[in-house]
Amino acid sequence: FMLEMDLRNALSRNEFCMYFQPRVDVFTNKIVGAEALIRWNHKEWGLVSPQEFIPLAEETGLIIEIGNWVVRNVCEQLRSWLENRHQVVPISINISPKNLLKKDWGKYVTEIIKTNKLDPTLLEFEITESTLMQNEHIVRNTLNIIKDLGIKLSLDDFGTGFSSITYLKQYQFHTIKIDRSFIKNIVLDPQDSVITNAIIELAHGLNMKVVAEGVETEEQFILLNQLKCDEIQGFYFSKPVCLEEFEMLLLRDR
Ligand code: G
Ligand code: G
Ligand code: MN
Ligand code: NA
Repeated sequence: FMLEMDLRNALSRNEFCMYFQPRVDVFTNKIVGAEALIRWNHKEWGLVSPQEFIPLAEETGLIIEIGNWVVRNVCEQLRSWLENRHQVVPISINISPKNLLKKDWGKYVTEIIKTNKLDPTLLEFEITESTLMQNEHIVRNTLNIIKDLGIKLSLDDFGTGFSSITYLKQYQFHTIKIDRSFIKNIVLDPQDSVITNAIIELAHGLNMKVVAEGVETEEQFILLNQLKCDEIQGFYFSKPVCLEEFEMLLLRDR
């Protein structure tokens, strides 16, 4: 209950901030994007992991306001980089089903893009299969509005849900993100490398990019390169870092 009360106040107290984890092109080794990940800087407990508060935010519906804050924050950050002629890469954002279920959320996103004069291809929205499984027409409508705007969609945590091929047909995802549970033992477990290889071939056949998540070692990286995976994200290149560190990574990379 304490957590819930504090979470309710966190927005007005400005206690959230975004971290960024680079996505690296497997062939050029350059940063070609990043996933924005929220952090809560609690006055007593310090940095609280989203694993602790996102589920609570989902339950209580606070995720709607938090999700809106995240989208606005990332858009304003992109605008600020553009204005300062800073190096810019596309940023992906985790989107909760609760936001997609709001009837005018597409309008909200459209407005923010316009206000910040952004090229929509600088944004990618990460959706999980469980979001699509609800099969709500409002979610479908909102996703179509977002796609028509030009924002890219990615299918997150791929392989952990029902991995229904239907979704790949129904929605034109720009990217599939292979869940880190398949990457973890990819070097030692032939099953994992066979599955990963199949996902990559399927994705490429359907004109999608593939990101491997949770890449921690050089051996994993080399194997993913051989399998023609497009991008990697994981501790091997960088953990999620704060804004200042991320900006330094971008500058160092150019
Ligand atoms: O960053 P990791 O650091 O611990 O994130 C843990 C989990 O929280 C991940 O599953 C991630 O998808 C989720 N998460 C992180 N940031 C956000 C966010 O801004 N919005 C939503 N909805 N989920 C997030
Ligand atoms: O669920 P989602 O993929 O959106 O969330 C990303 C989560 O994965 C974050 O909690 C992030 O801190 C974590 N993560 C990122 N890279 C690695 C990695 O290389 N290994 C492990 N174990 N976790 C990672
Ligand atoms: Mn994600
Ligand atoms: Na993921």
